[in-house]
Amino acid sequence: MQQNKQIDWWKSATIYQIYPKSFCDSGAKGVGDIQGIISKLGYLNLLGVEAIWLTPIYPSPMVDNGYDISDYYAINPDFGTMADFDELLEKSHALGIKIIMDIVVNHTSTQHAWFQSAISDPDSVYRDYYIWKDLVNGQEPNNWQSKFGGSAWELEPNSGQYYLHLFAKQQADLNWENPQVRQEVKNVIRYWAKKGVDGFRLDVINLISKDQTFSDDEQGDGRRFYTDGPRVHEYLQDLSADVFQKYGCVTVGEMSSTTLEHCQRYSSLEGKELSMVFNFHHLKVDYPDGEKWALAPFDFIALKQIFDKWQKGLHQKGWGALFWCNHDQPRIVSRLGDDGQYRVKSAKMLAAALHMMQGTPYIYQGEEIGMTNPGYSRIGQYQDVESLTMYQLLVEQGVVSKKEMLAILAQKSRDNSRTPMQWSSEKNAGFTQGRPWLDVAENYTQINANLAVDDPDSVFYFYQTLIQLRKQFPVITDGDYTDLLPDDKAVFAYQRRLGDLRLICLNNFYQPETSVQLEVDCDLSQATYLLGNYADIGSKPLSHNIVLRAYESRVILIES
Ligand code: TEU
Repeated sequence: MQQNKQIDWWKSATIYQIYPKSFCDSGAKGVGDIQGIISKLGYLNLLGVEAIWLTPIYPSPMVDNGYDISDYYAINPDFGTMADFDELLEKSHALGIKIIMDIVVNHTSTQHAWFQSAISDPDSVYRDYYIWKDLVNGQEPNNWQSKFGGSAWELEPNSGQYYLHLFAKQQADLNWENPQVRQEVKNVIRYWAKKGVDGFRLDVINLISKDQTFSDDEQGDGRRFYTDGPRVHEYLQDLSADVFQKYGCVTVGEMSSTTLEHCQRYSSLEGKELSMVFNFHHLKVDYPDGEKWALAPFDFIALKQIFDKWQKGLHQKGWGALFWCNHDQPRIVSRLGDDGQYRVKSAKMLAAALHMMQGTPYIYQGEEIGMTNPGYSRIGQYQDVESLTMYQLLVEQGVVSKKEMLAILAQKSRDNSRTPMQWSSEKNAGFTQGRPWLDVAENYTQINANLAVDDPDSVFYFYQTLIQLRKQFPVITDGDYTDLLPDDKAVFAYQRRLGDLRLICLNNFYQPETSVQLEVDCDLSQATYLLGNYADIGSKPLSHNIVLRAYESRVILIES
C-alpha cells in the first residue's frame, strides 16, 4: 500500500455504497458479482464519487447476506474470484476511485473454521474465541435479546453450554477479551491493506467489548452491557496504532445505539481510533417510542434537533458520516419524501438537506436515481433474516396480524433497500439475465439509471453537482452549523459559516407551499444561488421572506 496519501482526502469526498448481491450480475445467476461492479465503474466515475464501500464479499453461508463470514481471506465464489477482486481494485484505482472493505469482527459465521473447531474439540484453542456460558437454573445465562429477535444465547448440544449471538444464531460473537482474537483481527486487516485496499467499514464495532459480569438487564434488552462497552476505546486504539495508521487507511465505524460523547472519542481528530462514525439516531425519528416494528409519521422537529446536536457536537472534535440510506434502511424518498408525484423533487431536496452538512456523505446504490421501496405485498417476497424472524415472532405472539405485519414490512423491512439496482427498462431492470434473487421493484421502467443519465434534470445529476460543490467550497467541509428555524414545522433551514462566507440551505420537507422569515444579520440581496430543485430559482430577487414550493430546496451563498 502506498504511503504519503493526501491527509484526510475523505473530508471532501463522497463515498458510494455497493451491496454486491443486488448491484449488477454479469451473467445469469440472479445475484450480482464483482465483474458486474467492474462494468459499472464508468457510471460511478460519471457520478463523481471518490470511493466505494463494498458490503462483505467473503465466503459466507449468506444467512445474513455476508455479515456471517466463514473465511476472512477469500472471495465468495458467488461474487467471483480473488483475480476478479484484484482487477476491481486495479481498475477502480486507475479511475481514482478508492475501495473500502466491510470488516465484520464482532462475530463470525458459525460455519467459520474457528467456530467449527470450538464445537468439535473441547480442548481447541478456538473455544475461547467465542463467548460460552453455562446454563443458569436450566436456562439461558441471562435475558439479553438478539437484535433480530429472541434470546441472544443458543445452546450448543455437544458441550451443553450456550454461546452468545447478538444477531442471528448463525453469527457467534467473538470474545475480544482473548488477545489471540485481537491478533487475528489485525492479521485480517493487514492482509487486505497490503493488497492495496484503501479503507475499512467496521460493522457494529462499538459492540465488541462486553461487560464481563454478563448480568441480567432489568431495564432493557441487554444493550447497555455491551454498547460502547468497557474496553472498546482501548481495543480501537490498539488496532489503529498497529494497523490503520501504519497503512494510512480510512476507517468508518458503524455505531449501534451510541452516544455523542463516545463518537467524539471514536472519531477524535488526533486519529487515534477511527476516521469517522455512522450513528443512527436521525433514522429512528419514525420509530414510535423507539419501536421499529410499528408505523408512525416521522417526527420532523426531532430530526432537526438530532442533526443540530451531532453537527455541533462533532464540529472540530470528530467526524461523522452523512447518510440517509444503506442496506439496512428503507429508501429515503419513500420514507421522508414522496415517492409518487414529487419523487424527483423530494429526492433532490433530501439530497441537498444532507449533503450541505458537515461530514462525509455516503450514497447508497440507487439513491442517486431516486429508487423507492418496492411495495411488496406477500411474505414470500421477503428474504431478509431479520424481517422473516420478526414476522414469525410478532405474528405468532399475536402482537400484530399478518396483514398488519405485511404493512409494517412494506415500510420497515431491510429488503426495501436490497431490491436489484434498476439499470434500464429491459427485463429485470437490466440487473441480470437470469432470475433475480429478490424481486425487482415494478417501477423500473420509469426509474432507472439509463433514463437518469439521459436526463440533465435527473436526480443523478443533482447528486453529481452536490459532489462537485463539496470539493469546490470549503465552507461545506469546514463551516460551523446553525439551525435557523428549529421550531418551523415544515422547513429545515440551516446556515454553515466559514470566515466571511455563509452558506444557507433551505428545505421544505412537505408538499404544501410555505413561507419563512429568515432571521439572518446580512443583506440577502447580495446572495447568490448555488443550487435548487426548481428550474426558476435564479430569477427572483432574494428577501428575508422566502416562499418554498412543494419539497423545494434552495442553497444560497452570501459573503458578509
Ligand atoms: O447492522 C447493525 C445493526 O444493528 C442494524 O442496522 C440492524 O440491521 C438493525 O438494527 C436491525 O433492526 C450491521 C449490518 O449493517 C447489518 O446488515 C448486519 O445484519 C448486522 O450488522 C450484523 O452483522
